[in-house]
Amino acid sequence: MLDAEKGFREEWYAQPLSKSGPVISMAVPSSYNDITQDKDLRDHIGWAWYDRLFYVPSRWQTDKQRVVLRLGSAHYNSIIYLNGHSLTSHEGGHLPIMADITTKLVYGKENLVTVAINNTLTPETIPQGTIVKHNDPSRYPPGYFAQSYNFDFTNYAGIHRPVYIYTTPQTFIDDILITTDINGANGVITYNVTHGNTMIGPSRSGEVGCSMKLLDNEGDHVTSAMGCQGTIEISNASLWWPYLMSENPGYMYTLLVAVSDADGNLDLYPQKVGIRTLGWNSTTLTINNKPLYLRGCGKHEDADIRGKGVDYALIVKDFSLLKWLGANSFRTSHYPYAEEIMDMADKEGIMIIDESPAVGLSGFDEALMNKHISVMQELVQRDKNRPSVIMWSVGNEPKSNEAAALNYFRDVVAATHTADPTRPVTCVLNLGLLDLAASSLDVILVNRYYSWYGDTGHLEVIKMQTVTEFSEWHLLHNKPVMISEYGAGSLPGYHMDPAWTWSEEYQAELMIRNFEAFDELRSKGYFVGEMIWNFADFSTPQGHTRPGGNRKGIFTRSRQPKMAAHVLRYRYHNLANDT
Ligand code: GCB
Repeated sequence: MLDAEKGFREEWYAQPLSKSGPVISMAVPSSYNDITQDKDLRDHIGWAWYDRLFYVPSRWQTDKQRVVLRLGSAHYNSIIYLNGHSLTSHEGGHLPIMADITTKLVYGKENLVTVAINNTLTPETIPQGTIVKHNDPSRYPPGYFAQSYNFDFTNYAGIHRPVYIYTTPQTFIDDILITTDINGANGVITYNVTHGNTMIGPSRSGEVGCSMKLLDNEGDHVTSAMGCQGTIEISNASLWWPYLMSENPGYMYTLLVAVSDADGNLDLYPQKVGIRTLGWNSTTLTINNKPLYLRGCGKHEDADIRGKGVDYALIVKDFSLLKWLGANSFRTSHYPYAEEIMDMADKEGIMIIDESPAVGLSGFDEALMNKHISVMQELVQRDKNRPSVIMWSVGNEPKSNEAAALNYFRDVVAATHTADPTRPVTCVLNLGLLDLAASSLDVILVNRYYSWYGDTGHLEVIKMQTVTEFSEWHLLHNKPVMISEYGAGSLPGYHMDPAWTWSEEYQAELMIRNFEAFDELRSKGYFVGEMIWNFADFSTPQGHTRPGGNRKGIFTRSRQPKMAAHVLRYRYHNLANDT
């Protein structure tokens, strides 16, 4: 039987892990699951231990630098130790973990960071899972258990994003909040800079000053301002536009924020700013006062070998493919994506529906709600300044026909609006018109798999069923609606004509039948977008409905196009020319 607490009992964090037992090399960032030949590591449930020795220069201490440790994310539950002492802990993958380590470091010497990570999902975690225990000793070994969860993608685990140590002066920029607006041809940037200081003794914040320099996208000076809060108006501003909506999509200024104190500390941060406005009413989404139609896809952070680990080459490849398709958007299904991906979206003008890790939630009690609200606040805190983020999604396919869902989603959505009043809030639904979350949302997103999960093989019913259902959603709630998932699995190279399930023909024809429905819905004036499921094939747990993973990708897992990708490319470029 696995002794889950052994590492804590034996204080493995007190010295390098290699002194407590055998260790293996592990890549960071990466999931640990698919890196080795070890099945037990691939399927491991419970604690995994990482450590690393690192040097910090003594000049950081002489220069009185503040030092911060930052992990882009670790999945799911992590406890971090520094030099044998507990430093911080974090619940939930996909969002950053930070700790001030200034006073805990040994300068000019080696330091030890240890991270214990547990990937167990339970009804109390977000996302949820269940540990299934098998107690029949004639059929299972003693203590045997398995993990199951309410979603189909592999619950990859490990340190998924880069780990950095960085320094700031003692007086430092703590946070920057940017909002933007348009005033005729002018752009308006409102900023609020908060700062902190690590100096011992009475607060010196009275002596701290802020100054701003605004640079254009070539680094040329546009204007300057003083003060930690303020508004800057730029005449004839270049706006942030989505890909294919302007000659120069993804235009960003740089707000060079400087915070300084009377002791000569100076902290500088180049904050990217895309000037754009968002609007929404009962039928329409707008950007810079122009109606939006989202042409996109659901994605995953998923790749061969590295699982959910950040991979720079893959990020560039995926954006290159999105642009090749003529897509203008994607949803970060079903969790917040790496900041490196979000940076690319800002820069390339690809709009994001920014989704929380609350996939397939059920059992809506207060404890879960409070956790869910905290996750939304963390997500807004991380991504609030990103022009690419045009909508928050509080979750995907909750079991929101449970009675408690009504108040639960009302409160989670309201808390998200409080954290950010500038963007619409949605939740991706799939249960049908009796869904209790829908009434709280600004935009209704629905996943629908006509002729795949229902009426399998009957492509001829797609148009009727899709038009009927999405018209009903609008009629019932008087809100903009869009389809956030539709699609079919296909095995690349498997051809059947007339179309047959799993063939490339079936996937392509299913899409074309959907397009006919979408065009009819668009003509009604409230249908605001379509997203294919999925951008690429992705890993799932083993199962009899998923041949080598989820095969609904229009690209293979190694990012080669199936027939479906060419069909979608033709449509998206035509749509782009149309709007
Ligand atoms: C869905 C889920 C998505 C699945 C997809 C499928 O509705 O939102 O996570 O991968 O269906 O392929 O079954």
